[in-house]
Amino acid sequence: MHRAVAVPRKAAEKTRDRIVRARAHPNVALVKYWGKRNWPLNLPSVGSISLTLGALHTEVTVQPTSGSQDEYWSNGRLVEGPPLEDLRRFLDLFRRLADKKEPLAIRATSNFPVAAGLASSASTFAALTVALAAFYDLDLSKEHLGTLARQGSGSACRSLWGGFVEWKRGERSDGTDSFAVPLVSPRDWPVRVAVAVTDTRPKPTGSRLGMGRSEASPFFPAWVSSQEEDLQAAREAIRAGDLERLGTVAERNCLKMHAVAFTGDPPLVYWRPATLAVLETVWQLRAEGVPAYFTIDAGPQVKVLCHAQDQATVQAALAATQGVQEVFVCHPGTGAHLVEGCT
Ligand code: 2P0
Repeated sequence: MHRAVAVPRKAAEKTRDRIVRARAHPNVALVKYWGKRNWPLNLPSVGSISLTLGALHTEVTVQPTSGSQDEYWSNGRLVEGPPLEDLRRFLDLFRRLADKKEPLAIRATSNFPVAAGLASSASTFAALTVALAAFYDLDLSKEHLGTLARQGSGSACRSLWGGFVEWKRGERSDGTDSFAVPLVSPRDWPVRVAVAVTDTRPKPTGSRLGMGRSEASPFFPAWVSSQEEDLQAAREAIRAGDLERLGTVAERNCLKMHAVAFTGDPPLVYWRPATLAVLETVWQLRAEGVPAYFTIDAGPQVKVLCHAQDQATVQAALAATQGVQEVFVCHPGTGAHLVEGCT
């Protein structure tokens, strides 16, 4: 049974036999997070706005391990090296709150390609946040959960919520005011996002490295100083249900983010030839009167925002574009939630 994110407070139990499972969807940024004002706390240089994507999801289970070390399994493979170290630091945040020390086994399974620019880190850390809070019976506010999820992966704090979501940059140096808040629920504006997959291989340069290189761009200060205007325009468009306005802001913001990546040190191009071909398809759709707008995250895939009634037309046009391997269509998704309670 699915349960909302609020975590039940139970009498303290031994965690030895417990298994907790949670599910979260990835999200697509319409106004992007790119750059960090504080690296250790994962605090963003800019606020961002996203849409949680319903068709894709990651399920995470948390349970004690009989071994002496944390274990991390991603789609059935044992993860080692820096990603395991990052995970361990994340688990420590919860172990400190719960005053526990035991090693844990974490299993994450996604129904879409991971590390390919489809925000698997967002869905993984959002699901893990909800699962860990339940595992340890931590009675935390959604804001507090957001500050924890953010430290696993910045965009994960947005996947705690469904629909359109804003992650506040925050001003405080300790990050306690940098978490996500919902803007419009998934039911209230049922747009569609068609995801054109152009390359399923893991991207050679992850987001974190990409952001660091982009911060060296001479355009980075302009990216930061122009973000509030884009956020305001996107908030207004979302509240008004104005796809054309939202899509126009999203395309411009995406091109600005990639402009700082292109001009970083060293320069970074996430696009493949098929990425540009999809942009041309989107412009052609608009020339034919179909309102469709693209955005691209830290990878070669293109996400296309459109009205529900245009989804078949958009999907067919994207699928017919040279180099496109697959097209998924997503409706707005719900926030992260438990799938099974504590056992
Ligand atoms: C976003 N991206 O707003 C932007 C746009 C990619 C492009 O958030 O370093 O995995 O773990 O905080 O959240 C991807 O970066 O990075 C991302 P970390 P994250 O969705």
